[in-house]
Amino acid sequence: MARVFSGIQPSGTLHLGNYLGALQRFVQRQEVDDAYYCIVDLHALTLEISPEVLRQATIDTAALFLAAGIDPDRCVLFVQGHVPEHTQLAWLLECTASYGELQRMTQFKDKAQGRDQVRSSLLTYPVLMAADVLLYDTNIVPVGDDQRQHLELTRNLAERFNHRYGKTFVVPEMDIPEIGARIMDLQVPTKKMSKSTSSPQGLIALSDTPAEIERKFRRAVTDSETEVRYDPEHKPGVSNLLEILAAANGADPAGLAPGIASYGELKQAAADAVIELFAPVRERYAELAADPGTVAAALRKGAEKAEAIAAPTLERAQRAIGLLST
Ligand code: AQP
Repeated sequence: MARVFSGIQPSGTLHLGNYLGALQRFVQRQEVDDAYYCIVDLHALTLEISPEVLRQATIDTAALFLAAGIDPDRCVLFVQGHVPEHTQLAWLLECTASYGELQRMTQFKDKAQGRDQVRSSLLTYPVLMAADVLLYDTNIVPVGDDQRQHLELTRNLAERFNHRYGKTFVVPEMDIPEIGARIMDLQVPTKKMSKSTSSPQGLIALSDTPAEIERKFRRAVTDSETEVRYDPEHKPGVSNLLEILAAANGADPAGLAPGIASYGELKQAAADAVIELFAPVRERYAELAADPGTVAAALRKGAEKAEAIAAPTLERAQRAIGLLST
């Protein structure tokens, strides 16, 4: 059984990209793997976020995980901030990473761009992410395409630490889906759909109503041609809609194109597919939102199980690097 770990930040409303690139596959993997899923609340502090918004988004994200089919009896679901080993290991790994390699992270450059104040944690959080993954002796990390560079860093840090201090960490592999790995913003299809940077019109939230989903797809930016063709470089808007339709139906985006006569038909088909995909999630989410005790209890149980794995890994790393035991 492979050990699987992945996380999502409670930095806003979960969206279609998070669902297709990550959450949907988390649900599939819990059936066959030893899966650990984390709501990475500490990562959400890398950008300005009010305490009330963070608290609510953490609970909402947990409820959406459960609503999407994450089952705490089949996997371990927990909040990063409940397991202190994450920040403790992050420090040891920061002493393994270099300033130069962190500065090269494209997510850092993108998110720092145009801001007067950049939190130093925005530079260092990929190291915290490496700690998240390495604490659980993870074999596989299911993520979307935007996390490729961070996962490479995780692998490099693990290999460097092992080389310098002796075999301590499992070096994980990443699992990026062929279809749905980078869902684009519906209004700016050259940019990825993102919690923190997409406008409400560019993003399909997991909690959107069917009417909202339909309206957003109807207004999605395409191009001035009329041919439905899968060509991400020259037709990013149309290709994104084909990719969404394909990912929702388990099909191939290029193969779908010839069967669709117009942009209007494509938008309607994509909207229908997403409405159907999200309907059970919305229904279950409404039940869980009215029952925060169930969500909190699941997270408490998850943190205990997570810590039982994380603590010995941290201890191993502390000894390897030369820290005295108490
Ligand atoms: N547009 C996307 N298409 C496919 N997968 C995506 N993911 C994110 N956006 C897309 C995947 O979702 C998981 C959780 O991501 P995250 O919350 O840790 O942060 P992120 O990757 O930076 O996602 P966002 O939505 O853009 O959040 P913010 O705005 O807070 O940075 C990851 O597996 C990610 O690849």
